[in-house]
Order: sequence, then structure tokens, then C-alpha cells
Amino acid sequence: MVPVNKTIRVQVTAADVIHSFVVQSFGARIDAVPGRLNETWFKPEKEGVYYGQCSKLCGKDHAYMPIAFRVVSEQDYAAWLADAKKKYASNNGKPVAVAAAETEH
Ligand SMILES: [Cu+2]
Repeated sequence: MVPVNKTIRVQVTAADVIHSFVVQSFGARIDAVPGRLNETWFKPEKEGVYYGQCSKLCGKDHAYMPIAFRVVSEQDYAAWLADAKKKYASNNGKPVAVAAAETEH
């Protein structure tokens, strides 16, 4: 979820092998390299849903690396952000899980 007409900064790294973060519609392409933090940016000018993909042959799960951005108005983004802060940034002092952790490879 990102706001329209704002510069979006993306920082990427990898935990296993080299991947490549690509969203063609934004002209964004940057390698995700283990042990290194890479950075790129884009500025979406139209609302909608935009899909990207990994563009390095990174292994057997290469086809299953979803990248999706929902570009919304500034008001919708502010509402989503306020909700996300309540949902994800507070759990009465307990840790918050936003994604299932992989336990083994
Ligand atoms: Cu890949």
C-alpha cells in the first residue's frame, strides 16, 4: 500500500541467494543481495494495483515470488496507515507477528 504522487523509497536485501526486485510499470529494478542493502525509488502517478516479479533465476521457487503494490489516494493511505499502526505496531508489549516465519529450509 503506497500513496499516489509520492516518491517511494524501497530498500532490498536477501536472506539466501541473489534475487532481483522488478516492477516494470514503475521502471524499478534492483538486485537483492545477501549481506547488502540496496535502494531504489519510484513515483507512482496513477492509482491501481501494480505487479512485479523476481528477475534473477534464484532457484526452484523463482516463479513464486509475488511483488504487488496497491497505489491509493493520500486520504486512503492515511486511513490505512492509522489502521495498520493499531493492528501491527501495538500488542500490549508482546511481540507482533506480521508473517509466518519459516522454520526450516
Ligand atoms: Cu527469482
